[in-house]
Amino acid sequence: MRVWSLPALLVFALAPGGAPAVPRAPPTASPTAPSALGFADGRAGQSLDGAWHVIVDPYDNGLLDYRSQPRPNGYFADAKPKNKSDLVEYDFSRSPTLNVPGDWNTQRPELLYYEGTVWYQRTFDARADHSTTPAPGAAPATARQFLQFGAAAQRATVWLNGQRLGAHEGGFTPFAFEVTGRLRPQGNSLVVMVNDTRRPDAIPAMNTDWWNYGGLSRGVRLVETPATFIRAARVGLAQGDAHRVAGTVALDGARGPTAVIVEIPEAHARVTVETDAQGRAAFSFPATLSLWSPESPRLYDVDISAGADRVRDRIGFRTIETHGTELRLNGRSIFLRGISLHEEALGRGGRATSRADAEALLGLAKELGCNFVRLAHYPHNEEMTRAADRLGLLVWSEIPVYWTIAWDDADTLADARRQLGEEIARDGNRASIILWSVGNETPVTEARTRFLRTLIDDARAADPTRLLTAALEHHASGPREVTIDDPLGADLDVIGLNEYVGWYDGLPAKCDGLTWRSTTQKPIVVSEFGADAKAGLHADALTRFSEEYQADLYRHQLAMLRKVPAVRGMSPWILVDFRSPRRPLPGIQDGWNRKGLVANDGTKKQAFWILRDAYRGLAR
Ligand code: GCB
Repeated sequence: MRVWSLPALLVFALAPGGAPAVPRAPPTASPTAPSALGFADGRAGQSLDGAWHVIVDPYDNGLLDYRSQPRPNGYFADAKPKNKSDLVEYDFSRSPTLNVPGDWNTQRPELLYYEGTVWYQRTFDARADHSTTPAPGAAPATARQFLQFGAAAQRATVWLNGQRLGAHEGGFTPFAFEVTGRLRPQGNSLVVMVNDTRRPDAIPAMNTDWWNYGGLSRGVRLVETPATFIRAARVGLAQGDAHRVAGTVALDGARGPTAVIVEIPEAHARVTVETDAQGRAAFSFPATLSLWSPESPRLYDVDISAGADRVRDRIGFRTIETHGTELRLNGRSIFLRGISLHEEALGRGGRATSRADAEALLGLAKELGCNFVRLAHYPHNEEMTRAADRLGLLVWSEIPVYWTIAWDDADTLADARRQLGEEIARDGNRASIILWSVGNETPVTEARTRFLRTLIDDARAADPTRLLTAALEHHASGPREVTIDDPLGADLDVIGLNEYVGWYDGLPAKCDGLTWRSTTQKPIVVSEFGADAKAGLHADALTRFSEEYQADLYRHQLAMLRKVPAVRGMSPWILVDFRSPRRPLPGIQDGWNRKGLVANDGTKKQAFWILRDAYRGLAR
């Protein structure tokens, strides 16, 4: 039995050019947390970021009494003593604060490895004159209000003025609650119980090689919309036609057919369509566009309006497909010069949250000569995917279906499906994203394969324009031969492969003369290889954890992979060192995975230059 109720999320299959598909709901969803609003950042409203009061509550005392029964008057009530005799044993207004967005672990030393519940509270006014000015072109009408959360790691329950709004599971994707008619002009109390206790049935589950930071890790916003508004829109090239734009739009609150205008002013292209009775429409129109690519990351303003509502997105247009073992971007064969990265802030550690954080990380990837990044092991924040759009970096985006998951648990599958649906709904318009990945290093069992096939089917239905992958493992099929034969390969478009020849598997020289065999005729992206090195630790190339060992491993790996024709890209592990409680070695790791090409303070290790030179050669 789950303690946490699951939010309802309708995953709309928005097939460009096709008819809007039937909304699909994960089997165990409960009607508490509706899906996030598209275009929320550009809408009128107010940011609720900043200092929130917090109570650290390892015993869930704010929710349960001493018999572990629900307390009718828990912390969510944000109560104050009514008189001097009244007993209230908490007070948000006198409790310390944490910054939102941000993880709790790196804001206070005593919370570094804290896992459990933290209660967040803040007060806000909702008078119209407290709203920020609508974005240029946005309609001023503010008939409805929503509270939108960028992400709460790992799960959240939300109360407004003592009333429960709902709950959300999954630490990396947005969710929203409608609060129309529930706001006071002044002094609204918003309370969020955030919990990140690891559970065997959660996604991710008990064991990850990264520290899974807790908290309100992304921004919170009060969003205002007209009565009928554009909830979601997917815009891209029509399949098989680089001279047509196609997509779908879904209105919320429409009472009957409504006209929707989609316009790309710089391309002088525009179409008007009418929605069906449910407020949904598919559209398609001719347009002459410069295609988006890493060399030329051209983005266009796309304006969508319906009645009093108007939204704008910056969208690039490109195609991606496979042809045998080739990957083709805009019809041309491409090699993915990539690097993996965690969403961990350069310089300070902790969750990366801002545009500056995203640009610092992706700027390093550009310096390395990359045209591709693997955003491991969960959906990164939207600043990251938007920065990738602007900088011209192709993206592998994944959900945290990692290592050991409760493959037979229907609720766990529903959770994974929802996280995937929320990721695709949020980022469906990002040209940079070419690959959705459904899992990392999962065991080859029937239950696992069934589970991942459901996710693959979901992703194909929700987004037929992108390629599907997963980071698979290999096995030795002879003394000098390695085989990639995971049966899931048959369901994927691109085979992701994590291999650690030279680190967990022998010494770097083992790469020489090793042959690779794949049971599929599909492109392979080596999604991980690498070695730990402590920046500044110098020794000979056979000394573990030295920069020289790591650099030597990169030389041997690059020489080996060059000889495998089906390898059409790579994203070695990893751009920057990252925090992991699985890495205790004193004086070397000290709680950090040191496989970064760059230390967290920005120091580049020798292997950085080896890979940069190899990528320069490949770019010619
Ligand atoms: C892997 C995992 C990654 C780890 C890495 C390592 O295969 O996918 O999450 O951090 O190996 O360093 O061992």
